Amino acid sequence: MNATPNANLYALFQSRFPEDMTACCIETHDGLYYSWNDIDRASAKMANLLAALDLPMDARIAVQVEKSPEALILYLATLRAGYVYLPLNTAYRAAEMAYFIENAEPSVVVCSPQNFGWVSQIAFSSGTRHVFTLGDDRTGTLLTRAALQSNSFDTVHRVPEDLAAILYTSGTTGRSKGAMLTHDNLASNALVLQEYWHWQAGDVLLHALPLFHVHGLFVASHGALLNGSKMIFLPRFDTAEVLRCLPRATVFMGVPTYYVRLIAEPGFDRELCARMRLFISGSAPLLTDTFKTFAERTGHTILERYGMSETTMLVSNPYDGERIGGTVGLPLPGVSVRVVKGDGTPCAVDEIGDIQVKGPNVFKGYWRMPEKTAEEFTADGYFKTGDVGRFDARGYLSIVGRSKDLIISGGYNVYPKEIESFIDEMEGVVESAVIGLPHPDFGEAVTAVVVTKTDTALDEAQIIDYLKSRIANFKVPKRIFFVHDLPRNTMGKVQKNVLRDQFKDHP
Ligand code: MLC
Ligand code: AMP
Repeated sequence: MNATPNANLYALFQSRFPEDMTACCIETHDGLYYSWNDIDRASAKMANLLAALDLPMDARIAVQVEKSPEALILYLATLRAGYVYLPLNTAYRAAEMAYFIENAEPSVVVCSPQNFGWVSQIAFSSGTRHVFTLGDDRTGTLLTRAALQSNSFDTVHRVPEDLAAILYTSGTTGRSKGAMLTHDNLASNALVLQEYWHWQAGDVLLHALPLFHVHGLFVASHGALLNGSKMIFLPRFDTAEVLRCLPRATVFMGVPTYYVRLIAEPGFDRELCARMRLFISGSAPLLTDTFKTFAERTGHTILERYGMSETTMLVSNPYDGERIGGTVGLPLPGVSVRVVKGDGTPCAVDEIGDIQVKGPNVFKGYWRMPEKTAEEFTADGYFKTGDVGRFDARGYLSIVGRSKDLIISGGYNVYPKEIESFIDEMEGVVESAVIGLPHPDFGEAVTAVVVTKTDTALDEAQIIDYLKSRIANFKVPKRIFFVHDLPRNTMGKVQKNVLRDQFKDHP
């Protein structure tokens, strides 16, 4: 018997389940209902299956599956069994998957049935012993095997610092790093947000985000689970489906692209949002135009917040106080956020500098990269976000740029270095620079500027086709421009700002 309380995040959720366990926890877009009992029992079955595999204590369970209630249940089962959840974007192709699997060395890989051939080949050759499949239509070997297990399971005892998840992020120097998040990181953030955003009885979350990133997996799902609130689950963001389901929801979360697409719909108005209590935006900058038009159309003020994989949520506009467009709000309770100059001294009000953060939400470090982890923290324990911003006199933070070379397209991060290295390996390419250009739908559009050898006939379509066969589609440049030379500063560094300026008005 363990004397300390169980810090397992699932134990926290369980302690907040509604009294009526037959109530609906997840309703799918096609009309299926999963009660709280269903979620508890199905996650117990999957947890029993994982436990029976006799895995090491810190086993990683890598998951690349389409969104479904069962995918969320698998996440909960992994927590319950005390293992580490490693979600992967469904857009990743073989080279990307091979990197994650080789780097994380998961004990178990779960993939879509249609990808079993190539994913299992990568997994088995990297030493993974168990590969299961899980479809978005309640099919796959994971469910067949879990069905034979008991539907009760004693949630494994965890201490706050134990790992709950690894999220791969940032690859400024090429390859992605696994951000290690603990049970306490996730639990503390979920508890703060529940209070800060006034989650309340009767709330219904319309869940349209993917389940493999912080936003959809943690911020959205944790909020509803902790509040005992029903989720209406959409397999993906689809404007028509969101319009159909909104009248029955009270809370919606999305990346700015979702809001841009919603306000483009003539039928999106006050009446449709009559039951809505809260619209939350994050993962990328929300344009002030979108913020204003949204308020005019619906009467609702979008609440913008700021987060990242390494820190989950750190700053948010208030629920009760004024929500100011163009800002991401105030540091969350218990989270310390500062803006500093290059020499580490604090910036004055309205002065622009590097954003740093410290608090129970901040991750434990990068998976098997102690030096990289040390580099990203200051001597007094603040994490360097790589974002640049300023605090105003009221304490609201605005993000004005990034010191990291990163493009955010439709809420997905794209690291120019990674795309450049794929382009540079092509026959006929001398060098390339990848930049983000303003895009009305995705916020930023990945764009490549390429220098080719004089004797090559390489064209835009060929480069795009080549990249599409190798990397996730959302990373593939929407446009390729050709130049004779890349502009460089005296240090020899490519001046991406010059390129952004040069191509900003090109169609
Ligand atoms: C899809 N495509 C994209 C894209 N998504 N291109 C650029 N950027 C994107 N984000 C491409 C596809 O590859 C395809 O290309 C074409 O667009 C149509 O694909 P689709 O699948 O039909 O697109 P769609 O369903 O419309 O998807 C767009 C989207 C989606 C905006 C709905 O990208 C999305 O849900 N994004 C949310 C990402 C997210 O959850 N971010 C949170 C990160 S957490 P082709 O060439 O085949 O036509 C985080 C921390 C925090 O950042 O603070 O929250
Ligand atoms: P990720 O690594 O996918 O977790 O992405 C985190 C990054 O998304 C942050 O470092 C920011 O650059 C960006 N981000 C998240 N929320 C916002 C926001 N509200 N406004 C501007 N940028 C944001």
